[in-house]
Amino acid sequence: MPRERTFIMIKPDGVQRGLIGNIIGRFEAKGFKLVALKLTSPSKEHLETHYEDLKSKKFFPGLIEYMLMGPVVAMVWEGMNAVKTGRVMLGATNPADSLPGTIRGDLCIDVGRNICHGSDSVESANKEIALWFNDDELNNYKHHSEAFVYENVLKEEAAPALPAAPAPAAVAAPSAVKEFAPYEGEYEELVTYSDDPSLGKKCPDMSTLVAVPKGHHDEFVGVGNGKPTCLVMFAKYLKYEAFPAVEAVSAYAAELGIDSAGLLLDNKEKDAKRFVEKNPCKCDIPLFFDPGWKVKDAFSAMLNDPVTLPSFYLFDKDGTIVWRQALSGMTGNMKLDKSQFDYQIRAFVAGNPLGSHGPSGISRDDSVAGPVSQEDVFATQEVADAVW
Ligand code: IDP
Ligand code: MG
Repeated sequence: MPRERTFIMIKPDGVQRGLIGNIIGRFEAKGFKLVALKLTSPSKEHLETHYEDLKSKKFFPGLIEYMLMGPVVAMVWEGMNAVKTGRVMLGATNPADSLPGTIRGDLCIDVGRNICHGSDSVESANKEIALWFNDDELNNYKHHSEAFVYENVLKEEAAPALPAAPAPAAVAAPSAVKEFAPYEGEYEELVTYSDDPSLGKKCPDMSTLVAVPKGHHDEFVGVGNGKPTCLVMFAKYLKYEAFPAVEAVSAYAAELGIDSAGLLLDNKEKDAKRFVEKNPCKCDIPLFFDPGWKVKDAFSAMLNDPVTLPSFYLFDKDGTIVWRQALSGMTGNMKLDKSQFDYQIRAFVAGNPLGSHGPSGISRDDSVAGPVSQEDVFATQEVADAVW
């Protein structure tokens, strides 16, 4: 089933004016599934974080004052296109422009008292859900009327609609909606070449990984278990470089239904636990750590080079590597973000050929440094000393 989730909030005026039932009733009647709900009085700081992108606006102080007038009802609703449809149901930001039939169009007048909030994109929805709810407040259950709300639910359950995996990219001509734009920056570590030694290989054994208990709603299906999978490998010494990728795959899990996981290549449990405690990255994917670096070593053996971080792997439903991108310790403050792999994931899920950077022109037989650095950065003191 479509798993898109959106964060909907009834603001203090909606609560005070007795409109909670009316607003919830509309989402319920529409057919969306309620995943989380609470009446809560957030702090000023919390509201400032929620509206952080509006900080520079003249109306920001007034907005925060308004949001502090009383408790709000925070909710998560789930269903097909929940984010976009939720916004349509809310109506335009300014009620003067909201059409009749929408919540704002029917129930309020002034932009500074517009009674409700709804996430404006899947990305902000994920951020907002993580800001307002702990994982254990998000309820996993089956909506009894699913088959009466969605036409394809039964068919989808019988046979997943994802396309068969295309062959690993050679010098494939991209034919998806957008042109594939090979990465042209100065860091060759960012690109994956068609002669990357790991392409077309099966995912190494990962049974030694240990899950970091975090209560994610999303159970990891496992590489090669019938769903395409994204894996982001990262570690404390390259965390900010990896967080955009981790957040992006978290959103893909919700939007595209592909399986995703994060692999913390700090080999100590206490480091992995610290990551979870500090919660520095808003993500909703299962996380693992790698005792004894067995998995890291297996990936390195496959590459004939040390694994560098962060690394991003895309596997087909049978667990074959179809795309990989990596940074190395040499790339300074470069970030592995979705602009570097969004095309590939979408092309792959749509069954279109992947884009390719072509061959690297680097011979690996004489173990000359390839597109990844030869030095194993894990062996350095700087990495040992890094903290979450
Ligand atoms: P949205 O709630 O429709 O996403 P945003 O532009 O994100 O709209 O603004 C957040 C909230 O800030 C609005 O819902 C509204 O309460 C308030 N707001 C936006 N523009 C104005 C304004 O011009 N004056 C006063 N408040 C505003
Ligand atoms: Mg907004």
